[in-house]
Amino acid sequence: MRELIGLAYSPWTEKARWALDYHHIPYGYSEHLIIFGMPWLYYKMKSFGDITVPALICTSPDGDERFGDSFDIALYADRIGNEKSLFPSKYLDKISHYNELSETALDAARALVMERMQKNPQALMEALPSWVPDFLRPYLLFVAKTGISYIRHEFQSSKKTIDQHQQILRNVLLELRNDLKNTSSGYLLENFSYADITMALALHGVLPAMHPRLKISPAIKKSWSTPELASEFSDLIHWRDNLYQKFR
Ligand SMILES: N[C@@H](CCC(=O)N[C@@H](CS)C(=O)NCC(=O)O)C(=O)O
Repeated sequence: MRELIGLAYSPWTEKARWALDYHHIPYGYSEHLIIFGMPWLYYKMKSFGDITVPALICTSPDGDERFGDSFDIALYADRIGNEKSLFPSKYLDKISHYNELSETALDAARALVMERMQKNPQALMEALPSWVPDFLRPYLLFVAKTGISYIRHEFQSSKKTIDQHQQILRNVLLELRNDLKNTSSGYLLENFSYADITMALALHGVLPAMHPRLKISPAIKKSWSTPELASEFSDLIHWRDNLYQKFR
């Protein structure tokens, strides 16, 4: 049995789901609750400390396996899946490099998103768990704000300015554009691989993709969007949308 715990709007969760779905690996999905869901996550992962989502828990009579990072979940999916590999062994270092680049972009994007959400009551209301009734939401803005402060603190988002975060995101996109120019396949490597998945999700902080798996409400989508970068990098958005059409 497999259980994936994640955040439905989150690019990190989407990376893991894309790899699992690509290999047709069945799993149950549970939505994580920021802060309040941590005791459950610790319990499920049988570990304390720096645990983030997505997290995959695989239980079987032969022994349990637990993965607390999208990259490890994707490697696991590739290990047990039967589709063409997303991690050809000769490209493992390159794929790890692209994953780090994607993490750099998404870390910067997260700082931008938290800043925008904090100033947008509608986004704060949408960020509350789905079971909170509409009439209660305006009274619970402080809960959503606490969640934002918690994430900013956890990921040390305030160590850089907003302009610096935006520049970091932009630099990653320039590198992606340059690398794509130097390949003839249309993919970052010879064929479609996890390098494309992880870099496609780096664009989540520019303009989130449209896909039924990505449940992202309007004001939160707006918080994840950086219109200046979306127009500067429309070629990359187009590349990402093509990948979604072909492989998602
Ligand atoms: N390197 C990790 C990063 C995951 C990550 O940053 N997750 C954040 C999403 S905002 C998270 O779990 N935040 C909620 C929390 O820490 O409680 C991965 O790729 O899985």
